[in-house]
Amino acid sequence: MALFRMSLFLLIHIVLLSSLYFAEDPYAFYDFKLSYITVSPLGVPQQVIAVNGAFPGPVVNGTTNYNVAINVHNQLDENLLMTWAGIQMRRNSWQDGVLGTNCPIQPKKNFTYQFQVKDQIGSFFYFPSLNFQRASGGFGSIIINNRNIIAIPFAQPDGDIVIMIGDWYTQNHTALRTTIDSGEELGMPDGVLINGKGPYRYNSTLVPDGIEYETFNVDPGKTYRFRVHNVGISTSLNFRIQGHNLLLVETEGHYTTQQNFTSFDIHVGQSYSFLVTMDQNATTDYYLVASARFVNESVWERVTGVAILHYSNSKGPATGPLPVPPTDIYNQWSAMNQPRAIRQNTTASGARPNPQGSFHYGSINVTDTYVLQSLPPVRIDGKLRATLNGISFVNPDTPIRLADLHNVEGAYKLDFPNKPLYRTPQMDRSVINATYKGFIEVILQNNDTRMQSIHMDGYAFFVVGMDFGQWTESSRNNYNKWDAISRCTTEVYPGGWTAVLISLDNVGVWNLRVENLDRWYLGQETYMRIINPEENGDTEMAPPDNVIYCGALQSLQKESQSSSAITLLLIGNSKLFLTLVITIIASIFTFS
Ligand SMILES: *[C@@H]1O[C@H](CO)[C@@H](O)[C@H](O)[C@H]1NC(C)=O
Ligand SMILES: *[C@@H]1O[C@H](CO)[C@@H](O)[C@H](O)[C@H]1NC(C)=O
Ligand SMILES: *[C@@H]1O[C@H](CO)[C@@H](O)[C@H](O)[C@H]1NC(C)=O
Ligand SMILES: *[C@@H]1O[C@H](CO)[C@@H](O)[C@H](O)[C@H]1NC(C)=O
Ligand SMILES: *[C@@H]1O[C@H](CO)[C@@H](O)[C@H](O)[C@H]1NC(C)=O
Ligand SMILES: *[C@@H]1O[C@H](CO)[C@@H](O)[C@H](O)[C@H]1NC(C)=O
Ligand SMILES: *[C@@H]1O[C@H](CO)[C@@H](O)[C@H](O)[C@H]1NC(C)=O
Ligand SMILES: *[C@@H]1O[C@H](CO)[C@@H](O)[C@H](O)[C@H]1NC(C)=O
Ligand SMILES: *[C@@H]1O[C@H](CO)[C@@H](O)[C@H](O)[C@H]1NC(C)=O
Ligand SMILES: *[C@@H]1O[C@H](CO)[C@@H](O)[C@H](O)[C@H]1NC(C)=O
Ligand SMILES: CC(=O)N[C@H]1CO[C@H](CO)[C@@H](O)[C@@H]1O
Repeated sequence: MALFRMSLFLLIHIVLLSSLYFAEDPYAFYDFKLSYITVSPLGVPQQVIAVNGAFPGPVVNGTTNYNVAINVHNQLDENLLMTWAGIQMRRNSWQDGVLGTNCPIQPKKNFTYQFQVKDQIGSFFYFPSLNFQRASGGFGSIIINNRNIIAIPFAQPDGDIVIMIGDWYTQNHTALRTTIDSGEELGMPDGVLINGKGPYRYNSTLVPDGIEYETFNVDPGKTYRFRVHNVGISTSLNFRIQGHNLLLVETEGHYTTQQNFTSFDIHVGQSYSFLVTMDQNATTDYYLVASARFVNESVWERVTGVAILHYSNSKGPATGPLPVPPTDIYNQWSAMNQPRAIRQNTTASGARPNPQGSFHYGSINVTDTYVLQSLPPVRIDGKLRATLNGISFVNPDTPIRLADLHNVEGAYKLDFPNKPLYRTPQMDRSVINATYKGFIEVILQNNDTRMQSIHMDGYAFFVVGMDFGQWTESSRNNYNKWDAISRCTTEVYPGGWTAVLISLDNVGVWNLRVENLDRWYLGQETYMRIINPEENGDTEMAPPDNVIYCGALQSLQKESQSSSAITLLLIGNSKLFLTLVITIIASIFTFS
C-alpha cells in the first residue's frame, strides 16, 4: 500500500514536472455546448445557436504554439461540425471540422478537437460548418497572441475589443435552407447584427423601439485593438466609426503595413485588426456602423448594423445621421484600391522571430496553375446548384483521408480540372490532386454577379493580384512579388479575378470554398489532396483516438467514447507519454 501510494505520489509529481518541462507549449482546454436559445436581435423572437448559452460564443484565446483542446457537445437536433477557419492544423486535417475530412458529430454526442496553433498569430473565428448553421450563430472569435519574446509591431494596445458583424435574417437556418433548396435566392437580409445585437435606434422610422444594441465602453486618450470579423451569410459590409480613424495592423495572421482608413470593406469570412485611438472630444457618443456594400443603399437601408462607442467622459448620446459610406459603389475600380493597398509589413516579426518578409515567395518558381471559375447558379438534374469549373461538389459519405487509410474505393475522385472545361455542369466528388511541396498559382475567376470570398483551410496564401475582366497570362506582369499580404480568405470581385500563390507544405486534405454561405451550400467548393508520396509517418499525423467513423466505415465506430483527462492530455503528445511510461517503469523498479 505504501509502495502504491509512493508511486502514485511520484506519478502525480512527474505529471506536474513534465507539464512544466513542456511549458513552452501549454494546453488550453475548452468545453463548448452548442444549443438553441431564443433571442430577438431584430425584435422578432427566433432560435439561435448559442455556445455555452452565449451568442456569439466565447473567445478562444491562446498564444503561438498552444495546444488547444475543445470538447464540443452537440445539443442541437441535427449533425454538427465546428471549423476553426484560418487555424492551419499542421499535418492534422483530422481536426478541420468540414465534411470532406470529418464525420459529423451526431445530436447528443460530443467530440474533442485537439490541435496546436503552431507558428501562428492573429485574429480568426470558428463556426459550425454544416447545414447552413452559421446563419443561426454558433460562431466566436479566435485570438492567437504573440509569444512574449516576440514584440508586436506597435505599442501594446490598452484593450482588445472583439466585433462580430454579419448580415442576418429573422428566419432561422432551417427555414433559409428550405428557401435555397426550393431553388430561390435568399433575397435581402433583415438586418446586420453586431456581436449578436440589433441596431441602435439612430432613426425611429428605420429601427423599431426596444431593440438591444451593443455598446463599447472606452476611455479617452486610449488606443484599442478592434478585431472585426464578418461572420455573416453573404453580404460584404463597410465598417466605420464616426469621427475615428481605423489604423489597419493585421489581417488573418499577418501584420500589415499600418495605414489609416476612414472606413473599411470586410467581406464574408474575413478578419481584420484595427488600432483605434480615442482622440475625440466626447461631446456625444459615436456610431459604429457596418452597412451593406456594393448594393443600392437606398433599397438596402435596413441592412445596417449600428453600435455605440461610449467614452467614459461622454456628454450625451449619439445623434444625427450615420457617418456616410463610401460613395464609389458605381466605381468599383476605386473600391478595389483598398484591398490592393493591404500589404504585408515585411520587416515585422509574426509568429516567428524572423521578419515576415523573409520567405521570398516572389522568387519561387510556380509548379502548377489552377484557374477556378465560378458562374451564377444553374440547374443540374432539376436542382439549383453552384459550380467551380463546372463542378458542383458533392460531399463523400466517407471522409477523404479516412477512405484512403482504409482503402475505401470510389469515395471520391482525384479529377478536379485545373481550368474551366465549358462542358455541361455536373455534380461530382471531384477533388484536386495537388503536389506536395509544389508552389502553385490559383486564379479565382468570378463570373458570378456577386462579390465572393474564397477561403482555403490549412493554409495562408499570398494575394498577389486582383483586377476586373478575364485573367490572362500577361496579368502576371502586374503581380506583387514583394509584399503581398498572406491570409486565408480573399475577396474576388464580380466580373473580376484574384490571383493567389500557395506553398503546399501542409500535408492533408484541405477544403477550398466560397465562404458565402448560399453558394457554398449549393456546392461551390472542393478539396485539395496534398499527400507526401514518401510518407514516413512524419508528414501527417495519424487519426486521433477519438476519430468518428461514418459512411463505408460506420462499423468501426465504437458505441461509447470515453477517456480520462490524462489520456486526453496525452493524445498527440507522444513525448510526454513516453516520459510518463518510462518514469512509471523506473519508479516500479526503484521501489520494488
Ligand atoms: C426554424 O423555423 C421554422 C419555421 O419558422 C420552425 O418550424 C423551426 O422549428 C425552427 N427551427 C429551429 C431549430 O429553431
Ligand atoms: C487573451 O489572453 C491574454 C493573455 O493571456 C490577455 O491579456 C487578453 O486580455 C485575453 N483576451 C481576451 C479577449 O480574452
Ligand atoms: C466526450 O466528452 C467526455 C467528457 O465529457 C470525454 O471524456 C470524451 O472523450 C468526449 N468524447 C470524444 C469523442 O471526444
Ligand atoms: C429616417 O429614415 C427615413 C427613411 O430613410 C428618412 O426618410 C428620414 O429622413 C430619416 N429620419 C431622420 C431623422 O434622419
Ligand atoms: C492615423 O490617424 C491617427 C489619428 O486618428 C494619427 O494619430 C496617426 O498618426 C495616423 N497614423 C498613420 C500611420 O497614418
Ligand atoms: C468636438 O468635436 C466635434 C467634431 O470634431 C466638433 O464639431 C465640436 O465643435 C467639438 N466640440 C468641442 C467642445 O470642442
Ligand atoms: C436604387 O433603387 C431606387 C429604388 O428602387 C431607384 O430609384 C434608384 O434608381 C436606384 N439607384 C441606382 C443607382 O440604381
Ligand atoms: C513594420 O514593422 C516594424 C516593426 O518591425 C515597425 O517598426 C514599422 O512601423 C512597421 N511599418 C509599417 C509601415 O507599418
Ligand atoms: C526558375 O525557373 C527559371 C526559368 O525556367 C530557371 O532559370 C531558374 O533556375 C528556376 N529557379 C529555381 C529556384 O528553380
Ligand atoms: C496525382 O498526381 C500525381 C503526381 O503528382 C500522379 O502521380 C498521380 O497519378 C495522380 N493521381 C491521379 C488519380 O490522377
Ligand atoms: C459577371 C461576369 O463576369 N460575366 C461574364 C462571364 O463571362 C462571359 C464570357 O466569358 C462574359 O461575357 C460575361 O460578361
